[in-house]
Amino acid sequence: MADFAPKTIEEVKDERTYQRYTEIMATLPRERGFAQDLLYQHQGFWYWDRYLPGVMAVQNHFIAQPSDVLLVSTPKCGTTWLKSLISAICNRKLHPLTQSPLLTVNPHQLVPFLEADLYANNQIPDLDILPSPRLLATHMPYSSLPQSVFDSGCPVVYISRNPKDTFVSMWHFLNKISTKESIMPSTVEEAFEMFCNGASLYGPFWDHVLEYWRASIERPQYVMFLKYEEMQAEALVHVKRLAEFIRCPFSLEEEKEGVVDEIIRLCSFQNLSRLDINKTGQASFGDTHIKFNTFFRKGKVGDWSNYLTPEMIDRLDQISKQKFHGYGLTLY
Ligand code: PAP
Repeated sequence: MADFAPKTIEEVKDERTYQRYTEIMATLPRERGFAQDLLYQHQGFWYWDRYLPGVMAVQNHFIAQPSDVLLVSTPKCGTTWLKSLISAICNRKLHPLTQSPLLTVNPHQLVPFLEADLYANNQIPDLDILPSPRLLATHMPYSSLPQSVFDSGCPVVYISRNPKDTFVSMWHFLNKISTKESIMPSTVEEAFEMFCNGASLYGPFWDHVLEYWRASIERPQYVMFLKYEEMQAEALVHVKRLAEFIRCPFSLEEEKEGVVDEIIRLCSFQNLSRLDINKTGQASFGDTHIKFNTFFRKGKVGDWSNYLTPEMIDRLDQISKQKFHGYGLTLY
């Protein structure tokens, strides 16, 4: 029924806005991505065709609030994990952890992506109706975030991961979601070449990471930089730091009662990946349907050693060395 309902003036206006973004996209440089999909270059970064209009809409229409929490990553660096942690930390007073929404809802539904969920399907949403604090996510580079993020001073939490595991994870992910004609698997060698040249989702990977690293040094009170590997090695330390940064610190009493450990266990790969919702559920990100189990593969540090040749390892290490030289950043 709803399909035949006449469009409201607002809906027509939003459609025209998106139509304009599609016209702008047609003028941008484009490349084939890992999965034979189309990538467009916008402000120095490569975007998936299906999410770039949403990125433009976010840039022009999203108004950040000081109370927001903005979670950022380049794909496959631990987004799902960080979403679950932030959701559990911020909502622990609303729901006892034994009844956490994470037990029945996928983290991506609790912390939606701006450009792939909220500003998708030709919509300019009214986000003022969301309860505060609004927990929001994006893969957008720092230099492309809307000005309101900086003006609002909302906390921005970035998670990074070593490029070798990120690449391997991304290659598997795109192969798994290759169900449409426009998304076809490529060989690991082809994908590797694209990744090194920067033409990967939200790439160049190194530029993305470096922008947030530099921001975390220049504006440490607003931008927190996390590393997937350090989170795995010392979850307790980093989860406590994270809670403080997003202004939901743990009390001494909570620490004594083991609340931090409970949150770490709840959000662990082992726990989340065995839940029914994450084994069998799926959702649409814009017009792309993704099964939740594709977000849970191995959750390990160092799986790259099973996929990359010594030449590939050396090439990625060299690029990291060259790109990060002089910035004091190492990614395991
Ligand atoms: P996204 O950026 O597309 O949302 P993201 O969640 O960053 O994806 O990437 C998934 C990776 O995080 C997978 O890594 P792998 O391919 O090397 O295994 C996935 O297994 C891992 N992952 C998902 N949930 C967790 C978790 N709770 N703890 C640790 N790693 C996790």
